[in-house]
Amino acid sequence: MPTKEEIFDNISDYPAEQIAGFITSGIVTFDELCEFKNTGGDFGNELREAVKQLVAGMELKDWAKAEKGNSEESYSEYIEKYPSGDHRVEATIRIGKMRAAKAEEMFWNSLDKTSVEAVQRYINDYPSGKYTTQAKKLLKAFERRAQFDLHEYRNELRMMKENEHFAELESKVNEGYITKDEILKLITEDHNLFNTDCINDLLDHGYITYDDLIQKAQIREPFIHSLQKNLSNIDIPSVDCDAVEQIEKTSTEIYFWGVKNSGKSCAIGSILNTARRMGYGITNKKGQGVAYFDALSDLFNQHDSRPTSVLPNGTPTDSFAEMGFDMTMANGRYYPLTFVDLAGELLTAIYAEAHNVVLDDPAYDKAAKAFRRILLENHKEGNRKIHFFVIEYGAAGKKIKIGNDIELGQDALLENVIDILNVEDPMENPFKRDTDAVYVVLTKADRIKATSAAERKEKANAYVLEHYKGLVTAIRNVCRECELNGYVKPIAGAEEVKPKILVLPFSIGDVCFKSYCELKEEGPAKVLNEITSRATSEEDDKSFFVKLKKNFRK
Ligand SMILES: Nc1nc2c(ncn2[C@@H]2O[C@H](COP(=O)(O)OP(=O)(O)OP(=O)(O)O)[C@@H](O)[C@H]2O)c(=O)[nH]1
Ligand SMILES: [Mg+2]
Repeated sequence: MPTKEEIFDNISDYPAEQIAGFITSGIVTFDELCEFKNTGGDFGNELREAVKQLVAGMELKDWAKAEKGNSEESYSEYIEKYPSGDHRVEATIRIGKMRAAKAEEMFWNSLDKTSVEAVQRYINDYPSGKYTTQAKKLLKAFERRAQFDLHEYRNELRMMKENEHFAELESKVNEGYITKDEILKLITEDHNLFNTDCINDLLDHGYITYDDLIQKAQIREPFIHSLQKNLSNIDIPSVDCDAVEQIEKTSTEIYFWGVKNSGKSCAIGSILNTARRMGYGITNKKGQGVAYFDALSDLFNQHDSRPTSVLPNGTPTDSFAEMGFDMTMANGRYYPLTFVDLAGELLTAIYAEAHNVVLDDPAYDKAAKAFRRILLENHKEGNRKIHFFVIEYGAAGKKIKIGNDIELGQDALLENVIDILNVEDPMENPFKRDTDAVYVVLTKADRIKATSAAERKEKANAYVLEHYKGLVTAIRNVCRECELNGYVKPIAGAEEVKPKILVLPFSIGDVCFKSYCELKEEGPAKVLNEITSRATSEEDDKSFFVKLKKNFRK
């Protein structure tokens, strides 16, 4: 390549293409060639014009190349080659923008996006930056989060339909109200807040991992295995209430009254299973519900392929399952009993019938009629009864919808049952006629945070009195009126000894994801103990004194 001076001196020897090449390769500029002091008159007009055209064509090509590259390097190359090119300013601006964007990107990437101050600093520096909208959204989320109460939210979730949980959590995460860690916190603090479907959805969508469940939420191995095996519940044969005309067995009838989902079927299944585990004989089974109760009890067996039991589905409205049996103790004494599993929906049916609320589903009417037939009109003569009024712990805010306009709590529905059974005619009134004892059972008591059984009992009592005082009063009044639970009307002038209402905190054991359970016999055994202390046994029947003693026990 010639030097600049050689080009000046010999300009007329080079063809226009070569001169244009010298210019585009940066040896000399067009302006330098035009200066008279450099080339004299040898860079004449004609040559000058030809070179100019050629250089412009080349520059245009190089500019197109720079734009195609669209990078700091491609534009810098252009500027270097055409220091006074037509697109120099444009190229410089583009390089500037690219450098600024790079700096902004770096700033955004290194920003602590959990810090209000940092995100605000970005917005100040880049009021209309690439991430300003996102940053503003983050600030809004911070604001919402600051006002968000996870504890309150947990209660809201408890009142919500289970099948809406996952969508609800997902939207709360997307809107920035809660973080994935907080979902885990909710699971950690209550292993039964979400059911298996919701937990599986959370796993499938990457909100949580099995490791999180094991290490952080402290979910024990059998429950994890059950989840991984996707254990589902075993079908339980239902018993149509119309198949029952009258309780079949001469026995003490044991009723569990409670609203939907309050844990009645689980309680009965676990009690029967525990009776077997404790070696009690279960013989002479009778009644339409034998297959039902056998299946319900079997649910609580655990073996290798079912590391936990899987709890039953809700009892259908028009089911009425009864199983009579003799429960024989080690000493040979036996108790003829009939367990009855009722649907929580029956309480709705009874209320609707009593208050003339028309419900769409004919099952309600059918159930209410069966209830009247079996308990009032067609009762088994000579049978005794024990009533367990079931309240679900932690569901004080729970409302049950009856039709479109009515919403009632557990207490109102149970008080209604008591009202309906407490008929005027003493020969028709099951409380007066043939009831041996009434109890309040506080189910799901494993949720009570307590370090000892005594503390749990104390807390259970306090809970019932705080939330269900009206119900306890209603039960107490029935006990007074019908002389139940050992209550004796005081003789004139004597001080009254109030009827005792026993609150039994009850739990089937460890329950996880609302579905899996490891039975703990303690709760069921206590109920069995109450049953055997109150129900008539064959020996008791023969001894007037034993019976008398029993009635004054509580
Ligand atoms: N934590 C805990 N949860 C329980 C317990 N017992 C039952 N549950 C939960 O409550 C749900 C409902 O229990 P069920 O026994 O079917 O309730 P139910 O009163 O028979 O309900 P209906 O048949 O619909 O009237 C179960 O699936 C479990 O998720 C318990 O002791 N502890
Ligand atoms: Mg049930």
